[in-house]
Order: sequence, then C-alpha cells, then structure tokens
Amino acid sequence: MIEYPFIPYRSARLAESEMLRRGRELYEELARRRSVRHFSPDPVSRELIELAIETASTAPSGAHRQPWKFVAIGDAEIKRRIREAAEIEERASYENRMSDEWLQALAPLGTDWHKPYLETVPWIVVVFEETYGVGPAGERIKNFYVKESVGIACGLFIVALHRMGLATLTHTPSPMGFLSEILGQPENERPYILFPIGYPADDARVPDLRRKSLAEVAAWH
Ligand code: IYR
Repeated sequence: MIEYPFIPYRSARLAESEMLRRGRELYEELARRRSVRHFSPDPVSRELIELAIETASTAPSGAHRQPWKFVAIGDAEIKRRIREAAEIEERASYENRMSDEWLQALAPLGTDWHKPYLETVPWIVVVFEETYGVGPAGERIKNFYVKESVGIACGLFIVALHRMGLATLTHTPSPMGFLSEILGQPENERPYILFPIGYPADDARVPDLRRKSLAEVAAWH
C-alpha cells in the first residue's frame, strides 16, 4: 500500500473582484474555443504537447490511479496508417452503421467519413483508458471511475491546448480497436479518444454554433 504523508494545503484568498476577473477571463477564453476540422501542416514543438499532457495529468482520478495514457504521434507514416484505418471504419459507420437519427443530428456540422486532417496535423494524441493496472508480479489491479477520470483529464488537455493557441478536435472513430494494433499498446489499455492537434488552417471555418445559456444548463436550490 502506498502511504501518503498529509501536508498543508492553502489556496490564496483573493478579493472577490479579483476572483471575478480571473473567472471571467478564463470563461471568455474558453468560450472562444471551437472544435476544428481544417488544420495547417505547420509544425508544433513536442514541448507544447508535453506541457498539455502534464496539465491533463493533473486531473483528479478514482483512488488517484491516474488511469490514462497519452500516446503522441508525430511520425508521418503512423499518421497515414491511422487515417487509412479510421476512414475505413468511419465510412462503414456513415454508410451502414449510424442510424438516420444520428446522421441527421450530425448533418448541420457537415462531418463525413473523410478524415484528411489525420495526415495534415503535426500531432495526433490518442488517449487510452487503463481499464486495470498491472502490478509488479503481473497481477491485475482494479481501477475506479476510469471513464470519469479519463474524461476529466481530456477536458484539461483541451483547455491546455487552447490556452497555448493550439486547436484540436475530439475525434472518436468507432470502433477504435485499430489504434491499439497500430500503436501496440498493452492489453489493459483501451482507446478512449483521439485528438488531432495543430494550428487551424488559414481558411478554416467552423459552424456558428450557439452555446446553451446559464439558465439552460444550471438549476439552483
Ligand atoms: N465519429 C464520427 C461521427 C461523429 C459523431 C459525433 I456524436 C460527432 O459529434 C461528430 C462526428 C466522425 O468523427 O465523423
């Protein structure tokens, strides 16, 4: 068993005006974030991706197991193979597997099975969820709240990328088993989400979405 010593924790007590200023600044910055599907091939340094992964990895997790793995791909040949395999699955999904209701829901966003950005981007990061841990003797160690933990880490990853001026997209080709094969991740890691990362293309366009208002997403008692 790991034993953690308990250490003091203090957060700064800020003036309310400063709290509001900081809160608004972050809200306004994140409100400008959009999922991007048209990327520039311009390079992005590995250090930026490392920082985003470290930021993501500050997420809370069930029993502090941190059940995530961020696999970063800059290699052009691996990106090509991921595109090829993703498009095979996506084509089958769009043409045969997705319900009419689903296709209609996506129609306003203009998505289809073509995923050229998987080759354009300087980086793809595939996040794996560690469905169970493996101990020193090869024994299985149970993880807890894996999906919640990895989802929160992915949220922080998106925030970190956006804050650094990078663009991404939460891409979930389905099924995603091909990513385990191409990347050779171990049996206890399951693909969770794929992030193409780069700068938006100069001519990138996004649908002019509206976000739900506070009244629509909040209730108070
Ligand atoms: N995975 C497909 C389909 C797709 C599904 C949802 I829900 C989206 O919000 C967007 C796309 C694709 O990536 O095209």
